[in-house]
Amino acid sequence: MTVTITAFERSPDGGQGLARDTRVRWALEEVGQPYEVRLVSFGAMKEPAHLALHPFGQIPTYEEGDLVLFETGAIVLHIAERQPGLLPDDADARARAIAWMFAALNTVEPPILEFATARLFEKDRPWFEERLPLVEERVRNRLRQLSARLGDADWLDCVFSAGDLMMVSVLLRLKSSGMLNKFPNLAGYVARGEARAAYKRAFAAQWAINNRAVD
Ligand SMILES: N[C@@H](CCC(=O)N[C@@H](CS)C(=O)NCC(=O)O)C(=O)O
Repeated sequence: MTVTITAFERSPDGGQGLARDTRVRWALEEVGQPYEVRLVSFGAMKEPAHLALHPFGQIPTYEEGDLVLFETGAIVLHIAERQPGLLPDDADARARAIAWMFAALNTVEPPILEFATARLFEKDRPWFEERLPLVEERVRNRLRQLSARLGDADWLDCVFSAGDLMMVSVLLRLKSSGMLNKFPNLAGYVARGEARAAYKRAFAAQWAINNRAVD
């Protein structure tokens, strides 16, 4: 069955891998599932054809036969449940891996997004200098907690899983801020994720699209 995902025609990050199609590509690469990509412009994302796939007019979406999915958590979980490689066989370990996916998306990603949004879009606001340290502290707090749990382990629950894929994807947004460097075990964790062959293929694919010659 052909799998088709959507991605930005031109990602605002210029191919740094921060657009969320990268985590879906990574999951597909981990399980060895070939896929096609339909590129969409910001305008097209808000048109009825795309809104029929994604009610909030965003990327990525996932199509497989009659199945249409949006939300990277749901997409990566679907991929992980259908094919081996991203979830352990043991039922309890599987449940824990899924819990880490939710933790990445619900507990760790929100303060990181708030921080990234502040740095990108709020610099000229009069309250920026006062607010930034508060937002930063909320991120640092999560990093402290995650760092304490990870300790000197390679992955969050013994073996690499969809939970790690999602957590590393979420943490990658902090790389340019230097915040991860204060937590060497987290910096190492992210580097281990980036060193995976599947991540490298996913990154290269989105980089090539975002750095192609303009027609
Ligand atoms: N919670 C959603 C977030 C999707 C999302 O924010 N996508 C961004 C790209 S990474 C987007 O489409 N932004 C353009 C917009 O919202 O108009 C998910 O994980 O799939």
